[in-house]
Amino acid sequence: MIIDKFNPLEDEMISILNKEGEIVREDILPEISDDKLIEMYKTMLLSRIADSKALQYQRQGRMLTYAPNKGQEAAQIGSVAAIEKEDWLVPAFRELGAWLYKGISLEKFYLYWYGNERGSEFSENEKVLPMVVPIASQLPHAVGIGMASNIKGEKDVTLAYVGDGGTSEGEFHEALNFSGVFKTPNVFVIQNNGWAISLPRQKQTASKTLAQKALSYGIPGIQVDGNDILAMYAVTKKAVERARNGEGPTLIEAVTYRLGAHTTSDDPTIYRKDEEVEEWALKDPLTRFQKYLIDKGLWSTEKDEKLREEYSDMVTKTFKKVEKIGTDTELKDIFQHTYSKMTPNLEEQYESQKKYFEGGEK
Ligand SMILES: Cc1ncc(C[n+]2csc(CCOP(=O)(O)OP(=O)(O)O)c2C)c(N)n1
Repeated sequence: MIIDKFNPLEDEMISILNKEGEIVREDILPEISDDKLIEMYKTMLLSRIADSKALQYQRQGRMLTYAPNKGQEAAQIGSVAAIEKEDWLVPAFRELGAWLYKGISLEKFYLYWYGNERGSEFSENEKVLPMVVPIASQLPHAVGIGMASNIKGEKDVTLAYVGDGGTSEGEFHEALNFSGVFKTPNVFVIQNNGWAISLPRQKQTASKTLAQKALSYGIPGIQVDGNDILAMYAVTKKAVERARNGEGPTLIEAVTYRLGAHTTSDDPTIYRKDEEVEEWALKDPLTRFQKYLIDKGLWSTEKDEKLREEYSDMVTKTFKKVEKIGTDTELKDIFQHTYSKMTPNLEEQYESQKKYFEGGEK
């Protein structure tokens, strides 16, 4: 199958839908129902709109900081669409599309970025871990969930994301090593968006590809055009099947691009060239998929405009609601959900922070 046949040491990248929205690899075209294709596109569109509005809100001083997603929608939605409801999602912090497709609300997403702890609270059946900012620390957690699934004899798969920069962290290697040895049911998606803040991918590692890192852990690694939603879906679907059948983990490198800034505190014009951004804008995953759906007779520009308006309105209302809720978080909430019971170290941090807010100890 597609994953077993792939050799990450050769200069190859899996691609199904080209820039013009045409199918270039019929042989690996995944079977996806029309309804699901539309659902995937709609989530991409909602993600794009919610992302650009978040940026505006931050610029208006209505939100403290934000990490834009623009350009990475296919890498996220193509992969998450390949898991089932009972499977786990372990995001990093730039996974708005994956989050929405998993059925987690936009309100919760905005609450998180607004600084409200409720943005990190989930019900058990949502099967998602909160966003994490410490780079790659989510991966050992994802493998832990996979290990638990094996022990319990459950068939759920855990899909986790990490950035290209995250692959230089110890946790990435520890997680993949453990996962390979214990054949945990994990799928790791590297969103290689070219930059780790201002550090380009070439300076992150001397490896020719990030996918090839999988070989040293005895697991398959596969490089995919991350702006091609069909390729992302096809490959992840196979990786999920492998994981569910007890064949162990897969590492997927999604080659994509962050069209915006790293976060709203960053100015990418200082470290990257306009031409690079312009070139990637032509590979926009949203327009590419839209063209495909229109050619297939499943979508139209009229439907698109109508939905854009609807979403735009809904997103505005959602943010207004979040602003109303505000940061009603209790200070203790920030400390008490990491472990089932706060550790002495966390108790100490909480007490010291409490004093600080009360105007005492600095
Ligand atoms: C352990 C750790 N070290 C440093 C940072 C500061 N930091 C925040 S984002 C980032 C770069 C992440 O790049 P990448 O993994 O490629 O993900 P991207 O932001 O591009 O999605 C760094 C170094 C951090 N959050 N955590």
